[in-house]
Amino acid sequence: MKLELYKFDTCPYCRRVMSFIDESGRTDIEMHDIHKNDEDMKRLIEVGGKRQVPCLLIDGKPMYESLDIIEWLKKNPQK
Ligand SMILES: N[C@@H](CCC(=O)N[C@@H](CS)C(=O)NCC(=O)O)C(=O)O
Repeated sequence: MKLELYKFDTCPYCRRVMSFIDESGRTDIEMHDIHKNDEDMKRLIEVGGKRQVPCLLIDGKPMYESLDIIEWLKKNPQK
């Protein structure tokens, strides 16, 4: 399963998700900072239709809302 997190570092909701990821020690999530890479910003808008972050792409399917993302990550631990 491919996991990609679209985020930027000063976004408090992104930080909430990133803190959870750091604390859980998982290393299976590719990070994409939309403020550092225009291509990442374009892809986020193409895939999700909006530029809201955090957005977790799960095999290319977008999931928004930091708390929903954390719940999903809890239910789907790194293998
Ligand atoms: N309820 C959302 C809030 C996300 C949110 O407001 N993100 C801001 C950045 S801090 C954003 O992407 N704003 C731009 C937009 O919504 O188009 C969550 O918990 O993830």
